[in-house]
Amino acid sequence: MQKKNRVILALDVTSGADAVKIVEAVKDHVDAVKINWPLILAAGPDIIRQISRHRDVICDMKIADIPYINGLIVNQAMSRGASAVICHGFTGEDSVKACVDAAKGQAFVVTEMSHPGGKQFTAPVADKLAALAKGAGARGIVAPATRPERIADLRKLIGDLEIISPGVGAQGGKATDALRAGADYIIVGRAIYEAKDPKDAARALSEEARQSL
Ligand code: 3DU
Repeated sequence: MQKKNRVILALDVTSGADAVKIVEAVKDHVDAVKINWPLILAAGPDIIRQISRHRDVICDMKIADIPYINGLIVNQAMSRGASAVICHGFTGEDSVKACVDAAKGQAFVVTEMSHPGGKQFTAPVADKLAALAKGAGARGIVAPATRPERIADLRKLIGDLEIISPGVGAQGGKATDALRAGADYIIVGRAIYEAKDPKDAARALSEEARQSL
């Protein structure tokens, strides 16, 4: 995944045709496209390959099962052209390791979630989840742009692992705050794909991101 714009598009639209149109419009201003269940269920899993022709695809299925099933899920995503996957860490080290192995290291582990409910169960164990990600050989973690101070805390625990950070825009987080706190990339969905001109919105965010470093 290139590291030029510092923006990952969260493409949570529910039409394959719209998804491809948006990717074609914004691809020069985003480094990767993250897709989640809404698009995969609406358009079918082949959408992974279609989007991967334009940009690296991160499959955010927040995988959270026993190791054997995690491995099967990741194999399905990677064989369709995904460059990386996102899994939960609360399932334990063996389950995370199964994702990391199947993704050949290209797995990100969710730590503290960005929404208000993320404080309830994920925040109290986020440090442990970050340590687990590091121990399991993950590529990085997912940490909240809505709480940049937590990005800074988690950065100290994981060293040079990558941090990808959702919560910018619709959830109230700011690109500059997240990146200055230690995120490598911001993840942005609605603020791009719901904008009047998604290309302009993506360009503005990538400019803000690059200026903040
Ligand atoms: O709020 P947005 O529309 O920018 O979308 C955020 C994306 O990031 C969305 O795909 C969601 O599944 C993902 N995400 C979070 O919002 C919060 C997390 O803690 C982890 C992932």
